[in-house]
Amino acid sequence: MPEKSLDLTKYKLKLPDAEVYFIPDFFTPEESDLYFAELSQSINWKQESIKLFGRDLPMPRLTAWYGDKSYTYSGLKNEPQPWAPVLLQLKSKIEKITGQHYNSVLLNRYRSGQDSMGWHSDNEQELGLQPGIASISFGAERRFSFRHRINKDLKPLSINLTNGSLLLMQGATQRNWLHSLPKTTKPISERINLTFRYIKT
Ligand SMILES: O=C(O)CCC(=O)C(=O)O
Ligand SMILES: [Mn+2]
Repeated sequence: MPEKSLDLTKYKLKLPDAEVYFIPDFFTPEESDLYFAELSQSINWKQESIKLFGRDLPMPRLTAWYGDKSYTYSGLKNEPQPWAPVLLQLKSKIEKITGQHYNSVLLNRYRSGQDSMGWHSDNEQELGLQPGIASISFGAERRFSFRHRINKDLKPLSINLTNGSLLLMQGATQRNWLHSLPKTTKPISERINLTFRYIKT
């Protein structure tokens, strides 16, 4: 994959009221395996809990938050850990392609098909009105779904987030669409996802 002048238009998904690009093979399988191994070991993975109806429930995945800014997510205030070298390397690759800057990254580790992420959009105030989010996937392939917030005539859309893929969500995407990573009963191995973000405040 060339590092510069990648024409994103051919990767644009047909999703109205949104701007989403999906590059299935952004990293080679060899690079992806190396990144997966490195991230498995060098990231300080945590099992966090979320408060739901007054009860503390373990999140159905492991998480980690790195970068320059703190961030409140699912009611949790995340204090960042300082950038790890592997994260800076990935960040600079993605910045070259998107022409955007990122100052933080949320990492999610799905240990099996029973780990998941529910419907949400990344529309926290500190991300601004048109958040640009760059999402990288390593490891097991998982289904990722979009559902329009209001217009029921627009069908939901699902794509498979492949090993080494890059998904860019920008423009009005977070305002108009929700996304999720559903559970699967298929016996699958682990997956690591990184979402690079720009926190404004
Ligand atoms: O694991 C994924 O692909 C989804 C991650 C996501 O939506 C998020 O971190 O906000
Ligand atoms: Mn999200």
